[in-house]
Amino acid sequence: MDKVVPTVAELTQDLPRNWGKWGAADEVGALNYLTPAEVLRGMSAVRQGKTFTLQIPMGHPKGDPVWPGRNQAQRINVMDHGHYLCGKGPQFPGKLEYADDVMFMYLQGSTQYDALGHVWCDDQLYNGFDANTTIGGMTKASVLPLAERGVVGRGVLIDMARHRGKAVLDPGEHFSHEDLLAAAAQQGVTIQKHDVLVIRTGWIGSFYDRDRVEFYKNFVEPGLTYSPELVRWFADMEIPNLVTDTIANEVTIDPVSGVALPLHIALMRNLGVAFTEICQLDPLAQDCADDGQWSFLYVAAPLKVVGGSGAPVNPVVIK
Ligand code: UVW
Repeated sequence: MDKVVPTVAELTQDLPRNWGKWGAADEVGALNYLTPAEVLRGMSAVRQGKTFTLQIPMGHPKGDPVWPGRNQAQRINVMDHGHYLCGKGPQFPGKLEYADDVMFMYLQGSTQYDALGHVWCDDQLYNGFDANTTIGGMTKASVLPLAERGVVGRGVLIDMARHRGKAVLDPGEHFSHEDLLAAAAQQGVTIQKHDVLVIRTGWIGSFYDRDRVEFYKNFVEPGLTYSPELVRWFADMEIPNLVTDTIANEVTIDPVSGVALPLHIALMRNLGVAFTEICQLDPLAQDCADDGQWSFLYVAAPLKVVGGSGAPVNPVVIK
């Protein structure tokens, strides 16, 4: 007999929620943990002045990794020197010439922040907002409040691929919060309360060397896997932001329940944890392995897209 898959609401119903914790109107969730004191704690992790940016290129010649069904970003020149060569470029006093381009893309089609209302179940978004508020553009828990607030705090990188002695985790390979703690211990770093949790699997970096068909075949990403204990650990640690180098920040299908993307509900919708996805973490991870410094100042702000369910971002790490 086929296994009966519970709804994600049933799976997560007895677990902690932060709804109402920061008021009935709150739209930024666990980012509320990042107080001025947390900004200063992040700044105290800056020791060398090295900087890293975590966004993948938009419109890479080898393509961009996107969730199956989403199209890749398309950048189109609408003005360049060619227009001037054929006498069609706008003329200005002083003979200045210019280039222009437009981009058509999914807001989740590059490194991005998900709005807290990006996913829902039982007709309710984060903080209990009605799912009808998503219709025609999000009027509650969109990406705009996250963008207006910005994200600044202490970040810690956990390199799960390195911990398992691999360049990249396998499709569907999963790990728990206990695995994160074991990897942290091996790295000689402690995950502290209110840390921005950055997890490397090697998955996004591998996209550029992989055959497309192989990358998307039976698409199951590696990543964190759901358990009640893991959700309680995130709640107890008051993690404000989960950042990974995968498209969806978690193993695509929970191997125990069979539910798709349960952490989107348990962490993002229920606890208000901000999700940053599709990061390039390989250069940062190599540097951390070289110098032994796995904590840093993390700074990011998605674009201020009114009503957006997400928005691109280029996070900056300063060590
Ligand atoms: C989905 O919306 C399926 O995933 P993501 O959060 O990666 O955009």
